[in-house]
Amino acid sequence: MTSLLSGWVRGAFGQHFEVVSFEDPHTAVICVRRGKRHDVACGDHVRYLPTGSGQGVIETIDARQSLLWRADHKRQKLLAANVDRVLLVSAGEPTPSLELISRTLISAEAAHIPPLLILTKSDLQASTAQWRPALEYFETLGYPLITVNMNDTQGLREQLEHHQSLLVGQSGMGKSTLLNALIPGARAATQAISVALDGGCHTTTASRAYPLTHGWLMDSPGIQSFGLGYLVAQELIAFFPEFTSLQGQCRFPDCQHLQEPDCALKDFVAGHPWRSLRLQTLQQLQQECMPPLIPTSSPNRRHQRRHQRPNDESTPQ
Ligand SMILES: Nc1nc2c(ncn2[C@@H]2O[C@H](COP(=O)(O)OP(=O)(O)OP(=O)(O)O)[C@@H](O)[C@H]2O)c(=O)[nH]1
Ligand SMILES: [Mg+2]
Ligand SMILES: [Zn+2]
Repeated sequence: MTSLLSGWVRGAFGQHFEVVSFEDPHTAVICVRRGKRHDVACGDHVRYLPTGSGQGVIETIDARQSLLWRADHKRQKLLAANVDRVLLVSAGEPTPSLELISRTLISAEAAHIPPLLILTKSDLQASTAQWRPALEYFETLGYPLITVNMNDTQGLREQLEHHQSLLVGQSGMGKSTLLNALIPGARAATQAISVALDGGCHTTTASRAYPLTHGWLMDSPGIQSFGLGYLVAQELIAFFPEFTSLQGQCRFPDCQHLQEPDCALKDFVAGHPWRSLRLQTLQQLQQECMPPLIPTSSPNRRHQRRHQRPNDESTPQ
């Protein structure tokens, strides 16, 4: 009887996973998940059963250090497992979305993964100058900001070793270009796996990790939406550092910060475009997120969030 092997998921291509053996790191096997469950993420440590000719079946998933995921009422998507840093990539073009930045930052914080803001395409001076103030606003909230472009990645390169980082962001922002600049062999590896899967996958739909001297860097498909339906509505404000100190200062204790009079948050954002957009995101998320399962009484909610875990059986995107 063939026994289970241990390995890690280096690539996730739809329902196929490229698993690298821990015993023999030069061996990669293309696996499917036992029972067609949608619960494997790129970066997972797994036990798998080789089935011959470079293929196998993932039988179990080890406990994770971290999991980044998104979910709306219809579907969920596991983005990356065992990442210890989120590199949130944006640029002046194509048109960046402040709301997607906020949502991605929240997902990283909910997963206890420190996020870094990466402003790339800095050679495109006009669009960069337009977009930079928005990112500098986030920087004032405590999120580090690193500026790069495809020909100057030094500031980011210094951050990578000894980390397991994920490149994430909207499509076309320059994630894969950064990956290729930082890890020159990455392009060849990406093409090789496309061929191995019979051309049935494209880099834009796959997540894959590439080795550093110590650690790895993972590329991921561009995101268009970022559902956070697993968070608790009443606790969302903890993810908005600029609003947290205003809690309890509205006239009504149960203020939703919508139409109520004497709302401390609405007073705070008046006349400030970035703050106003952030309040819009908070209001939007309040509509999407769950009511609390238990009363919110924690004095330090930012570090004591309660939220759901992914459901193994639900439909992925
Ligand atoms: N001028 C300039 N163009 C860049 C830079 N980085 C990337 N680009 C261009 O931006 C486009 C998109 O780059 P990608 O690296 O494919 O973007 P991506 O974020 O990986 O996109 P998805 O895979 O769709 O999520 C390409 O045409 C790149 O050549 C840069 O630093 N400067
Ligand atoms: Mg890409
Ligand atoms: Zn209010």
